[in-house]
Amino acid sequence: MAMRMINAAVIGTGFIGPAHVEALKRLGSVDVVALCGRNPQRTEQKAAALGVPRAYTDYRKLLEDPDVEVVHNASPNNLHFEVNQAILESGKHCVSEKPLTRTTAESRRLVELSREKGLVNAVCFNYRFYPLSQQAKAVCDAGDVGEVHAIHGSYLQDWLLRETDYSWRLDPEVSGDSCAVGDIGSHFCDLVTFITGRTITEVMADFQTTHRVRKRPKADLEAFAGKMLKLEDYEEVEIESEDLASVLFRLDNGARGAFTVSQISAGRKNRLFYEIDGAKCAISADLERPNELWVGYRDKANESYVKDPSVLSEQAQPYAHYPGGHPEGYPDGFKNLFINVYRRIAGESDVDNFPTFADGHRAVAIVEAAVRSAREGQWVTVGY
Ligand code: SOE
Repeated sequence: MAMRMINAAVIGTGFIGPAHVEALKRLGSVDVVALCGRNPQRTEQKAAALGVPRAYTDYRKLLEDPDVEVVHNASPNNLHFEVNQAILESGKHCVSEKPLTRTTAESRRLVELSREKGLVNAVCFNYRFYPLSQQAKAVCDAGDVGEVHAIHGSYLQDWLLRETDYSWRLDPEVSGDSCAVGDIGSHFCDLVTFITGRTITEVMADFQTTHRVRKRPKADLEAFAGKMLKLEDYEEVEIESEDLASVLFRLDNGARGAFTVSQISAGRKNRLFYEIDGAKCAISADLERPNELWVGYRDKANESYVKDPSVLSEQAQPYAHYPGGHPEGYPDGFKNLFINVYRRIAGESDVDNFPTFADGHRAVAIVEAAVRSAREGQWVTVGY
């Protein structure tokens, strides 16, 4: 039987919008018919380079396009609520980048709206879709880890190390009230709660702004890509958002946790590391080595899984597309996420086996609680 082709569009021409386009093109059941970005020249160029036939500069016009059935929102954070809402109002399915919104008042509204409309809604917590993340969940689901006692880890990057490093993620107007916890702490929390099935109930956060003043390039960074900037090319801006944070947390079963997030850790590019201590064993992974999962025992030799469909549990196997010894990684996580989303849209699946707006809302609530905790210097209950 011929597969039904589904027409999609992507809003956003930065780092992640084009990654969505590439992943969608690998599905075989999706035509990416339009790309939308604010800058007409850049959008035309990127659309041409990615083989996308239509380029829009106004997302409202894109939403009037009757050929488009699904819209991916990879715009900056300050547009997430407005654009996600408009996508659902237009009757199209919505795949949003994280964070779902900047506040829980907005994320709650989107959860309600998606239910009212009965449309498929997804949030891109892509790290769930590494085969070894699925394996970690499978062993937890099977009871092999036992009761979870503790969760700890870190998510470290170095792209904001220098005072001359600047990003819109440091501007609360665009990004929301948190930089590091919102941008990467949200991934950590989503991943470990997905794997364990537990809920984070309370947080106690300590935030640090390493550079209180940063030097922002006066021109659009992309225009300078690959060139050395001179001192006069920068202007000084005051920074309030954190680039480093440590967060203690408590879980619904009484377990305890802690994570550190940093965007100023030299040499760490995108290192999401977690360890889950259960009553029967511990499991741990470093997502810069996405094809490995460690299992620690007290009374016998430790083990480690490698990504090889023949040794993974049935639950994790569909997420590994190549045999053992053939590594899979970052772009494949998006492909796996989109496979599940588009099977749901096509009516080939009746389960939401991907992060939905409800999961996006949970992540926003944790970040909101962490910001409040850091300001007030006390434990805060997460307001789901
Ligand atoms: C930048 O910190 C970033 O691209 C995040 O926005 C992504 O969500 C994360 O996957 C990698 O780092």
